[in-house]
Amino acid sequence: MLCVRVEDGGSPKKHDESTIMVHVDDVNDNAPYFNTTSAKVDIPENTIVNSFYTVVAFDEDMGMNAHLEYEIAAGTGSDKFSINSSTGSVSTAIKLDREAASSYTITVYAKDKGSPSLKSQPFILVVSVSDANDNAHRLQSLTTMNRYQKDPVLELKSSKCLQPIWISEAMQRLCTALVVEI
Ligand SMILES: [Ca+2]
Ligand SMILES: [Ca+2]
Ligand SMILES: [Ca+2]
Repeated sequence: MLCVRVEDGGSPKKHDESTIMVHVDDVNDNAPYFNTTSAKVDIPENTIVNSFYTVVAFDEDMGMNAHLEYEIAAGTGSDKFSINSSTGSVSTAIKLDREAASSYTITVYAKDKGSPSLKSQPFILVVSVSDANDNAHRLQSLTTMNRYQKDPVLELKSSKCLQPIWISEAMQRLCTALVVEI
């Protein structure tokens, strides 16, 4: 706000004053930014995990020039996760299998809605998938057992150890070790 005063050179002097409001329009001269560049989180496998992390970006402009939306960059693992474009909340899109992949590195950007839009530097989110006990022991089939039983060396072992018909590989190794001891 400016106050302007005009005055003449007469005697007595006469003057007038006026107030001028100056409005400065914002231009989109600031890109969004994150306070940190990366984070690491752990989530369990076999579970849809809603909102396990929320990214937060800032923008020094005003109005639409500071109105932000978030996105996950295309790349490895990007189809496994989703982000709320308004809130920055990151969730799993599908149930993850730790035995298939134990971690993912996803890249998140923030964009303002200025014209033209400006984009932040990348934010790296490393997601580690923790293990659940979701795989049973593999069992050895009767066919394989029969092959062992035809082996004269293993016959003694099978007669002593291969009960019941189905036995895990780990148990078989244990039995073999015990028979060798005999
Ligand atoms: Ca600005
Ligand atoms: Ca901006
Ligand atoms: Ca597992």
